[in-house]
Amino acid sequence: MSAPVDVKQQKRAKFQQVFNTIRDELVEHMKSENMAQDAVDWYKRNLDYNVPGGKLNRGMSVVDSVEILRGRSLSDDEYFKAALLGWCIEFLQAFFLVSDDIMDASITRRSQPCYYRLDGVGNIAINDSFMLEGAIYHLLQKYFRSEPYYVHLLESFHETTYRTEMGQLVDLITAPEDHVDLTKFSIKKHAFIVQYKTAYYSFYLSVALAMRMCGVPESYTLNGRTVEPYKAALSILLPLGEYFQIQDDFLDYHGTPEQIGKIGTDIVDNKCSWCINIALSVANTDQRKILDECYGRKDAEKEAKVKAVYEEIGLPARYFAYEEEAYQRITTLINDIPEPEPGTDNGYLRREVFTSFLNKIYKRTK
Ligand code: GPP
Ligand code: MG
Ligand code: MG
Ligand code: MG
Repeated sequence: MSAPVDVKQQKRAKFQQVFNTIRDELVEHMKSENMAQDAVDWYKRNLDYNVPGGKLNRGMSVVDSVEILRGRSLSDDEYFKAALLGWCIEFLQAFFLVSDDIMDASITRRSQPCYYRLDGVGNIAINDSFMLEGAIYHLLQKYFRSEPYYVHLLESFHETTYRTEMGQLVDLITAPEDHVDLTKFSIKKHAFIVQYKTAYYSFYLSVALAMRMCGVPESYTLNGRTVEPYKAALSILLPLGEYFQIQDDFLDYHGTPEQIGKIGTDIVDNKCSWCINIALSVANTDQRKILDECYGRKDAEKEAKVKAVYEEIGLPARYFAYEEEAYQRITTLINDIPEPEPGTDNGYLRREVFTSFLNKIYKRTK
C-alpha cells in the first residue's frame, strides 16, 4: 500500500530542502571562481528552472532504497548523503531533458516552456546542459571523495550516461526528420532504444547507487543460493524501465498536456514509439497506407489521422492489457530474489526495493 498523502508531501519537502542547500553551494562555488555576477545569476536560473520541478521519482528512490536496504530510519548524515546522490540523478536528468528538448524540438516541459525556448537562451542551453552534468562530478568529489565506494559512484554515472547517449543516438537516427520509412521500426529496435535511453538512468542507477552506499557486495549466498545482487537488480530494473518508457510513449499520444505537463511530439517527430509499432503490427492495408502517408509529417491534420488509426485498432485497450501483463511479469521476477530475515542490516538485496519502485509507476497517468 502507498503512504498517505501528507507523509508523501513531507518526504518530498524534506528532499526538496536538500536541493536548496546544494543550489546555494554551487552558486557560492561559481562566485569563488570569480564568475561575473550576470553569469552567476544565469547559472542560478539554469539550476532553478531545470533541476527541481519534476516528479523526483528517480532522486527520491535513492533515499527510499537506502532506507529499505538498511532496514531502519537514517541518521541525518546518511539521509543527506542519500539525498545528495538522488539529486545527482536529478541533475543528470535535467542535463538530458534540456538537450533532449532541443533535439526533439519540443515545446513544453513540466508545464512550462522548454528552457531553450526562453528569451535569450536558445543555443546557450547546450552549454547550460553541460554545466548541469558538470555539477554532478563537483558534488560527488566534494562529498564522497574519501568513501571507499567513490570510484563505483563515478563509474556508475559515467557508464549510465554513455549508455543513455547510445540509446539517444539510435532514437534520433531511427527518426530522421526528412525521410519517413516505417519499415525501419520494430518492437526489437524499440526495446533497445528504451532500455538504453531510459531504463539505465531512470531505474538501475538509483538502486545501484543506494546499493553502493550500503556496501552491498558483488555476490553472497542466501538460502543456499548464490546471489549476484547488481546483476539481479539489472534483470528486474531493465524490464521495469521498459515498462516506464512504454507508459511515456502511450501518454505522449493519449495524455492531455494538462495531465503530462508536455505536448506530445512522437507522431510528428517520426519516433519509433511503442504506439506506432503496435499499430504497424495489426494495421490492415488501408490503415497502413494512412500511417505511411501521415506519420512523421509536420502537419496537424496528418497527426490527427494517425491518432484516428490508433483509435480504430483499439490502442488504449491494448496498452491496458500490456500494463497488466508487465506488472505480473515484473512481480514474478521480484519474487524470485531470496529474501533476508526482516530487521537485519546485512547489505543484502530486499524485494521491497523493487516493489516500492514498481508501485510508484503502476497505472501512472502523468
Ligand atoms: C527520453 O526520451 C529520453 C531521454 C530524456 C534521454 C535523453 C538522452 C540524452 C543523452 C540527451 P523522450 O524524448 O521520449 O522523453 P520526453 O517524452 O520526456 O521528451
Ligand atoms: Mg527524445
Ligand atoms: Mg523528448
Ligand atoms: Mg516521450
